[in-house]
Amino acid sequence: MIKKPSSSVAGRSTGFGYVISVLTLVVLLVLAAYHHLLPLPLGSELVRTGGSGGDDGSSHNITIVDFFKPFDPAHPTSVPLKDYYRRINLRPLSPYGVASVNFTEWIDEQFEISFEYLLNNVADSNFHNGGLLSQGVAEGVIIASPSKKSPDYFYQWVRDSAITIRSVISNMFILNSTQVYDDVYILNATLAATVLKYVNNSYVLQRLDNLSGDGVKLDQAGQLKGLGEPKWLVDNHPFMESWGRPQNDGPPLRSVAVLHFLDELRQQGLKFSDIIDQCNRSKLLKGRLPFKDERELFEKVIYWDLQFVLKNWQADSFDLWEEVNGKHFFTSIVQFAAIRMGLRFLQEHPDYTWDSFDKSALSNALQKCVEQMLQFLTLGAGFLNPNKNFIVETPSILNSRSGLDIAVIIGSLLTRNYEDNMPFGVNDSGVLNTLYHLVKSMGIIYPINHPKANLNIGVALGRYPEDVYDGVGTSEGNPWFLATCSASELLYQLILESYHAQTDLVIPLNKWESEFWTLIFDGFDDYNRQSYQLVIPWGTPAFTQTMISIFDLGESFLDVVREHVSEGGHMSEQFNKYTGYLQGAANLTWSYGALWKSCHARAQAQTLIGLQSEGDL
Ligand SMILES: *[C@@H]1O[C@H](CO)[C@@H](O)[C@H](O)[C@H]1NC(C)=O
Ligand SMILES: *[C@@H]1O[C@H](CO)[C@@H](O)[C@H](O)[C@H]1NC(C)=O
Ligand SMILES: *[C@@H]1O[C@H](CO)[C@@H](O)[C@H](O)[C@H]1NC(C)=O
Ligand SMILES: *[C@@H]1O[C@H](CO)[C@@H](O)[C@H](O)[C@H]1NC(C)=O
Ligand SMILES: *[C@@H]1O[C@H](CO)[C@@H](O)[C@H](O)[C@H]1NC(C)=O
Ligand SMILES: *[C@@H]1O[C@H](CO)[C@@H](O)[C@H](O)[C@H]1NC(C)=O
Ligand SMILES: *[C@@H]1O[C@H](CO)[C@@H](O)[C@H](O)[C@H]1NC(C)=O
Ligand SMILES: *[C@@H]1O[C@H](CO)[C@@H](O)[C@H](O)[C@H]1NC(C)=O
Ligand SMILES: CC(=O)N[C@H]1CO[C@H](CO)[C@@H](O)[C@@H]1O
Repeated sequence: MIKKPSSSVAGRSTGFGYVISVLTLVVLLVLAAYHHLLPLPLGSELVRTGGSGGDDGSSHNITIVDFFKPFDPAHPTSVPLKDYYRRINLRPLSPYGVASVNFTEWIDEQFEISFEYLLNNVADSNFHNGGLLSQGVAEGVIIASPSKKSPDYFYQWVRDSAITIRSVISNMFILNSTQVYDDVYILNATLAATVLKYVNNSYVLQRLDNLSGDGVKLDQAGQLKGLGEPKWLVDNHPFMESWGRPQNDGPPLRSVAVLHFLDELRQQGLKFSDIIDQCNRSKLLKGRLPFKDERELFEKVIYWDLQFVLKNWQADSFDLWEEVNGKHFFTSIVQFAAIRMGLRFLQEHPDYTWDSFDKSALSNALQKCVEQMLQFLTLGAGFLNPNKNFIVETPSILNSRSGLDIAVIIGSLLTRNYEDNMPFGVNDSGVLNTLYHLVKSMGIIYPINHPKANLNIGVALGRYPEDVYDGVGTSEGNPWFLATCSASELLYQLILESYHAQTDLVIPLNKWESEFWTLIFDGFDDYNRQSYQLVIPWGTPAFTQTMISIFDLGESFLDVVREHVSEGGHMSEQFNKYTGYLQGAANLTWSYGALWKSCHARAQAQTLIGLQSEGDL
């Protein structure tokens, strides 16, 4: 464990900052009261339509086209009726967290540094990080952290590695900036080789006997239990001590990563076999690979992970935090994504012939699993609970816990893609309300958040409110870097999703379903009892204004991260809830991947909103 004071640049908890925040609070309270005293709309650009009178039970639209301009009668968006309702406004983000020029500079630097530090934990002879290879780490292995004691994280976890390689895959294509008219991407063959080595290593791990079972050999019950082994020694030997076994999110996360890699290649018009050849020609691969093309990759690696999910999705397993045996939203949603992507792969390659399995039998099994799992996810499992407006991560322990867990958000982020129409996407009300409740709960639980607790602003987030793991043993839980980064990524991805859909933003005006949106908008209270919905038409100024508000909220979470990284931009697993000092496993790979992914989504969101610089905010 290392302890490093928060960067002094932040200066966020100085007396002065505090006075400012209290003043802000007073101003906000006065503004809020002011709104309450004025039942009539402040600006007449709000109009209410009755639809067909509302008697058909359909929702009434509250359409807003511009939050800042007065109503222009020449361009009414809908018919005003005699009823007046309180106006809905964007909630101003507290100035306490307004992103400064310095923040932008920090982001640009940290974006690159995070990736560099991530690669420091990947054993790959092309990076000359001789360190790892000379410490006996096998080529293609991703270590969880270089920390060897208090805590010892010097292992490879199937889950952490699969999540980390996603960032490498997303960074594999860079825009050719000398091409002015088209977006042309250039393959970074070094990073492509890193992915190949990761998959090569996965092939090895899949075939190792271990305490969970015997690799890809079917056991007596035909269950493939061996793939549920959560962690391995860095030299690819099985870990022989007791542990939370099995963890059934590893194989699906791995196949989602590999299938995502193939999707990325296809989008760039590249074949998997071409990538192998290119890497080999560039002398980026030192050894042999067990597959020479996409078909063999599927048959030798992806197939087994899919089989594992098919056979084990109904079984209990330990959660991603390795603590609770049961059914977990995170585990189930990544399993569902793997099955769905696997099925799509088969459908997209009807021409492939398979040596080791019957194509239609596999397709049918995957199809049936998709249907059953969808039922399970939305009905059977209890992830959706009529008494909660957020998603319950582990329903079986709801008697002793709130059910809130950042895992829900991470699961939604990791399974997001535009091809598979996944449920529980980043605009899902249960996913968004999970963020809302985590913010409210952790704003209180972690003392470093107290100066911000009443402000409309991002706070430091941890795994789940009842957490007692302090990074080494159990005492008190702390905020985690990867949790706080995931909150910001969710908000940036929500922006990407909204632009991708190119449809009106439609938000039911009730606090139960749309509680998250009360972080973005003021004035939902007056609509609570009836079926109104806020409509922000695609392409209007209000749409952009809303996106900017979401973006700003995302920034305020990253700003928390900025306050707590070390001077050199290093992160550990946690930061102390009282002092903000780094705590737990140093240089945690997942922390860097989470921050990198968030910055990556941020850059895309920024382009879509058309923000050239912070000055435009
Ligand atoms: C309400 O808005 C939605 C989304 O734009 C639209 O599809 C629907 O037709 C509107 N309903 C009425 C009654 O105007
Ligand atoms: C912010 O950046 C400016 C210009 O780079 C610098 O002069 C200033 O000291 C920075 N402020 C803080 C608080 O770091
Ligand atoms: C980038 O685009 C320019 C202009 O078309 C081209 O000359 C150059 O070869 C491209 N770079 C790479 C690495 O493909
Ligand atoms: C490929 O990525 C590596 C690691 O980030 C980087 O060092 C290298 O410069 C990149 N290569 C190209 C051609 O951009
Ligand atoms: C693939 O893994 C095998 C077994 O560990 C190893 O011998 C080989 O060198 C690896 N291939 C590459 C390209 O790293
Ligand atoms: C790379 O090319 C060499 C020479 O053609 C060949 O022997 C080797 O098998 C290739 N390696 C891979 C991983 O394709
Ligand atoms: C989320 O977005 C998708 C498509 O982008 C859309 O079909 C779906 O209705 C949206 N869900 C919600 C709850 O808004
Ligand atoms: C974290 O990694 C950096 C190199 O990127 C190293 O200088 C530092 O000592 C590491 N921290 C710990 C505690 O291992
Ligand atoms: C290679 C190795 O150590 N295999 C072990 C895997 O776990 C089984 C138990 O299921 C042990 O018997 C093997 O020794």
